[in-house]
Amino acid sequence: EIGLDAASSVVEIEPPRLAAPGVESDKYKRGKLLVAAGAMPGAALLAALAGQRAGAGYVELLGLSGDAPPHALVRRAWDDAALEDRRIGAIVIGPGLGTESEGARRLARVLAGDRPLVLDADALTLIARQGPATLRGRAAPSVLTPHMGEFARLFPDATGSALDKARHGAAATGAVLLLKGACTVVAHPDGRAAINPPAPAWLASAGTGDVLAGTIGALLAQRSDGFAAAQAGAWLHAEAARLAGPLLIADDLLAGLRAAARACL
Ligand code: NPW
Ligand code: AMP
Ligand code: MG
Repeated sequence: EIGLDAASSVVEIEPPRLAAPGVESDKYKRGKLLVAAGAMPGAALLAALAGQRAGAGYVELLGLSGDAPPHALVRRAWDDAALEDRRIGAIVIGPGLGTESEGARRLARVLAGDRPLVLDADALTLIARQGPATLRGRAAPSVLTPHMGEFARLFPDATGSALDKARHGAAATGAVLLLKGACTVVAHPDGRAAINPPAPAWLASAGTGDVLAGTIGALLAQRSDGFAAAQAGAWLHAEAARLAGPLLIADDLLAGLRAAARACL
């Protein structure tokens, strides 16, 4: 059950309006996105590629060096100092991070900084161990993107519909909470919420969540509004899946994202 009813003041997520870059723009003004990599490089790579397709002007994959294509993606071995770059508009951490000590150390460094964050996958698993209230002190916007399994680890006491759960998670952390499912729900800590129309179930495939995290990261790097970025990302991701069609895999969403975004310009 999603939990949509007349009294709950929830909107349906609509196609976002995206702005084309103006003449004064440059790659950093279009948003620098940093994706923090770790134990499973494929997931972080998917997030970074999605960040590029969702319009970030500069995407850096930190923790994964090498020069294999695509060449526009900046790759660096892990270096804590790289997190201090003031041009970073948002950081995605969690996809493929790993839940062992090095992943936990990288997450702690990112959480100690002041950049807007998208926290997904292994970052959520690690935060669940410490208790989600650890996010409460962060001044910069954070977006949490759990699937129902990750949500249950974070908030074992939450009950009710998906909408109730998303609102519970947002209120408990002070972060925007996007609860993934066929109808993804986005909740703001102030009680506002939005529900995405049903997405194709072909999305139930490894790596699609990593693409969503990168998509939201790019939008957050550009606008620094977690609630808007999460909604726009959810809509573009579902539309990319509609365009990719049956038997899609996560990689197919990258081309789909571009086509989906083109329709929003
Ligand atoms: P079960 O099976 O129901 O008992 P994990 P992950 C549950 C990376 N990836 N609704 C399930 O419980 C990710 O980024 C790498 C409800 C199980 O306990 C992470 O870094 C890829 N429950 C890492 O792998 C592509 C659900 O949660 C647990 C649920 C682990 O991420 C794939 C599984 O969740 C992947 O993204 C749902 N929708 N989904 C790569 N190319 O390298 C799962 N559960 O342990 O967080 O596993 O999502 O695979
Ligand atoms: P993850 O579990 O992190 O890989 O994320 C999976 C992605 O696929 C999320 O965006 C979900 O909303 C989406 N998804 C998973 N299962 C379904 C489904 N049955 N119908 C529609 N979308 C789904
Ligand atoms: Mg995932």
